[in-house]
Amino acid sequence: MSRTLFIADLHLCQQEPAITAGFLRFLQREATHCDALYILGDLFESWIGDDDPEPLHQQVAEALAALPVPVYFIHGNRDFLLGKQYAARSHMQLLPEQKLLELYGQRVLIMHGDTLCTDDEGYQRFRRKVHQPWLQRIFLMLPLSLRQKVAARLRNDSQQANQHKSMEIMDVNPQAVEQVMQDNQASLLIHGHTHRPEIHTLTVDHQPARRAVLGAWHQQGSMIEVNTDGVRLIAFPW
Ligand code: LP5
Ligand code: MN
Repeated sequence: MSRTLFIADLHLCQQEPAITAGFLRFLQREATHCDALYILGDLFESWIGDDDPEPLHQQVAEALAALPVPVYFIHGNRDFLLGKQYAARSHMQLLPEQKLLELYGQRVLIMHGDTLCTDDEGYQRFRRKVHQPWLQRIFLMLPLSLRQKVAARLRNDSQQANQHKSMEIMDVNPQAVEQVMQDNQASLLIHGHTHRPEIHTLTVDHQPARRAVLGAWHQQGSMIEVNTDGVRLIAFPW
């Protein structure tokens, strides 16, 4: 087959059954015919623990586990608490927040994308807090109903905060992009998070490079395909 697929920012939730249905179709049709599928975060609208009995999670786990190709997962800023238990149930391999791949002769760096938004200092402070292992352990010990309340509160605070942030602040910082690509000697960076699908060309270390940004699934599906010819950003109706 010789192609590898990337998706991110599906934001699956009970309230959007059409997106879930579209994702299940994508798994059955498109994703069955590839070397590997990489999910680059925010698969779910929010994640408060693998013990959440939400039927949607079970349905998605079964569909992923049934896929005859390897599936890899990098956490997003909404589902950073997705853990080993759920990964095992859905046959996904958890990856670190950045991963360098060698694909068809290209060095490809993948990540969710939130760490590149270094101008958004409020978010980066928030991220450092909620990524502390001790805080996560305590949070996961709370009763589910309380965790749901905390998550709803955080989502609300985040929405309020975003209203006062400019589009530039919420996009990636060009220096951060260049630095991480240079450090990894990568000619292609693939990420999501910003919901601004595009393939950008840039120069890193005097060499031509590209940054491919995945779209969110709110209105339609979005995927990136890497194959022996290069990289393609594809939008499709779900
Ligand atoms: O996702 P989106 O587009 O709404 O906004 C993001 C950034 N916001 C977030 C917050 C998430 O939406 C919250 C998800 C919670 C789900 C799981 C709960 C688990 C809790 C675990 C506790 C251990 O990621 C937003 C960015 C935007 O992307 C663009 O990049 O700007 O960032 C913010 O809005 C952050 C604000 O600037 C600050 C928010 C104030 C909250 C203060 C709480 C302090 C710490 C509490 C610790 C429990
Ligand atoms: Mn995100």
